[in-house]
Amino acid sequence: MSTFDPIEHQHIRFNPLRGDWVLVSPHRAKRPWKGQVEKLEAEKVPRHDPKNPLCPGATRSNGEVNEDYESTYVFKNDFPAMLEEGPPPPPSDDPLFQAAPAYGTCKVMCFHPWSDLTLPIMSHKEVRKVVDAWAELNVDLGKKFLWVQLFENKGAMMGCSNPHPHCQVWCSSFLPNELFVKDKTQKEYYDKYNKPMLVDYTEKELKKKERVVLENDYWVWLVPYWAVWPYETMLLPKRHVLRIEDLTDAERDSLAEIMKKLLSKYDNMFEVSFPYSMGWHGAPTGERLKGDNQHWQLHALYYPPLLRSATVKKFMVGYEMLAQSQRDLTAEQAAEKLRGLSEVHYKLTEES
Ligand code: H2U
Repeated sequence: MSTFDPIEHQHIRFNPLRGDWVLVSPHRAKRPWKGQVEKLEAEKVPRHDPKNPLCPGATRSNGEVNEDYESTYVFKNDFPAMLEEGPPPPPSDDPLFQAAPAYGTCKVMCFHPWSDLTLPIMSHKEVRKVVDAWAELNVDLGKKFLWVQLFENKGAMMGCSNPHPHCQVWCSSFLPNELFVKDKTQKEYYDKYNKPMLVDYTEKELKKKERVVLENDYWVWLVPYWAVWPYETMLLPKRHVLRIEDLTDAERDSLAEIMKKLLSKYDNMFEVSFPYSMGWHGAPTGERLKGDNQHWQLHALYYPPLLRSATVKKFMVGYEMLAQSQRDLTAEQAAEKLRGLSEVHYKLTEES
């Protein structure tokens, strides 16, 4: 039998954060594609559309009028998935029919007054304002809620309903599943090795370099060893940071810089506005603000669906739904591909 080559031979890789495995089948990347091809989104978005409910001065579905905002702008989602009040479900002692109260609030944050911009083509100063607004939201909403989920759905392919640059914030009285698991796995790692898992992981990845796409003084952007989505990446600070609001001024500037670069690389891959879902994970808030959260490390996750071209995406169906996540190209191949792309956005010149 030949010796193991991760680019040729199938294997499963462990995700220590989720405590599960991903099947890696690199030999499959060669297969021809006869399946669904996505429609390219119209790239021409008007800078201002008074009918777009996310634009400055526009009237939203509930009749409220947006401020004539000039920077970031936050408003309460008019169609929130969670409300702050409501009757609790009745208690049940049947283990098969369990329900629990769920309270929360949902907000929308516009990144910029112009609809035809995205983060990589906004200026460094403007992206820095987004970072500060994220931190403020985490502080304000974290006073009340156990979990504050900041996330951006970008592109219609990811279910984004509006081309205006924006993200959402969903806050809850409970720890959502992903975080419940990550809280547990990181705590177990910390108790066993006396070091936060992701601090340890970042140090090791910085030595190996195989999966690092970009780094600067304070941040590293890499394709995690256990990545599931083709060009999934993870953004981590180089020091131990619990929450986004704990970032220093220099770290926030440096975050804006690396975000612009990597998001430019993403867009440069197929010369389209690269769709993705991204979000921040850090130590829980609310009643956990006072607790011991040393096992947590702040990080952002980027999950883009595109695989072969601007029109062929990865489907998480069949085996993935019924058995386990699977990917074709390896995390190292994805990192190499991303490293090779320009950090300057295809729509911008070097000087702008
Ligand atoms: P997405 O594009 O990621 O779906 O985010 C847009 C959000 O904006 C969505 O959650 C909200 C939607 O509920 N929204 C309002 O709150 N008011 C509106 O008038 C339109 C959209």
